[in-house]
Amino acid sequence: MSTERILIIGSNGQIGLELAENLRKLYGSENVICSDVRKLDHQIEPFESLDILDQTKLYEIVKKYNITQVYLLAALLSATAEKNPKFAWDLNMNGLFHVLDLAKEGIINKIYWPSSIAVFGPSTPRVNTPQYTVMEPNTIYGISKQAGERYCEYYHQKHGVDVRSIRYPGLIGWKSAPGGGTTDYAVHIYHEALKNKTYQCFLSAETALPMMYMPDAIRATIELMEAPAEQVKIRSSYNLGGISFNPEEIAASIRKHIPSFTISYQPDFRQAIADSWPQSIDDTEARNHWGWKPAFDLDSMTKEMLENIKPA
Ligand code: NAD
Ligand code: AKB
Repeated sequence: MSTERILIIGSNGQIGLELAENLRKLYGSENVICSDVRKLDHQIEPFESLDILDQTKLYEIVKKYNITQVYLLAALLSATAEKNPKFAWDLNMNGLFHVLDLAKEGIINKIYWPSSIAVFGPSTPRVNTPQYTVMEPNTIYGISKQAGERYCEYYHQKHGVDVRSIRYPGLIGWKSAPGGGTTDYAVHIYHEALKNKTYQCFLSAETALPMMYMPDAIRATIELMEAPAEQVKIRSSYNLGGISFNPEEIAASIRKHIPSFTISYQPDFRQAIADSWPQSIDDTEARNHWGWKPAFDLDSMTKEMLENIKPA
């Protein structure tokens, strides 16, 4: 296993910080190179400053460390992308092309690139959304993820690129902050519950969305990357189910620990984004192809979140 040399691009974000920790345990700290446009005060090393849009620097880093696998996490998420659509398209697409081309040229062996439930749109069946269904995303983020999925499958079919992907639901963890998505409320709510015992939600009470506790998402990612290539039959991106809940239900779960917790609702522009997404996901293919099974439900996640967040 330690012959792999891994580059994480966007390592200082919500997923990257937790993924790096887990990959370092598995492959050895010296074999996991972190990179990001932002350097942290307490930066994990080895680290390289990298803007993924700088293809020359990317190539230099890959050569310098003899990188075999890339996890590409740098992107603008749904809410931030709506505020800067041109840049979101540039970053989300060209970042992916730069990494896919390294694999096409045989310079790296394997790529992980996350997609999202945002690939689905208002015309998609919203309950137990299947792997294969109508996909007409109406956010710039969702459009970039859907185009990215098509490119991943194309590079696999035409150039034999070993690229693997998951359509993550909204991810919830206590070790890192979310980076500008529509599902971010489900992280903020725990922090506010501990700090102020109240939370004003930017989605309405009944807005159910697919979500997942971060340890499940990291385990799924590593299990998919470790699966034998012949088991990875979908090279666009896998549906992945975890938990499905609305703001009222997560508030009720928090009240089991903090009975005085209150929630109010002031939906903003993110409501329309959430309304275009599925409420729950059918992940039969991930279960059948590479053995995916989630471990956490809403209450077990709530317990861990409230136990581990240190109030600011
Ligand atoms: P994030 O915003 O928390 O982190 C992204 C990181 O990329 C940040 O540290 C940022 O500094 C870095 N970055 C931004 N521009 C860069 C550039 N030009 N070059 C290099 N680094 C750059 O995002 P995240 O939540 O960790 O998401 C990572 C990936 O997972 C994204 O592709 C996102 O679409 C996908 N995803 C996330 C979720 C979720 O709930 N977190 C759900 C579905 C899909
Ligand atoms: C977002 O809300 O943008 C992300 C996602 C589901 O892709 N968390």
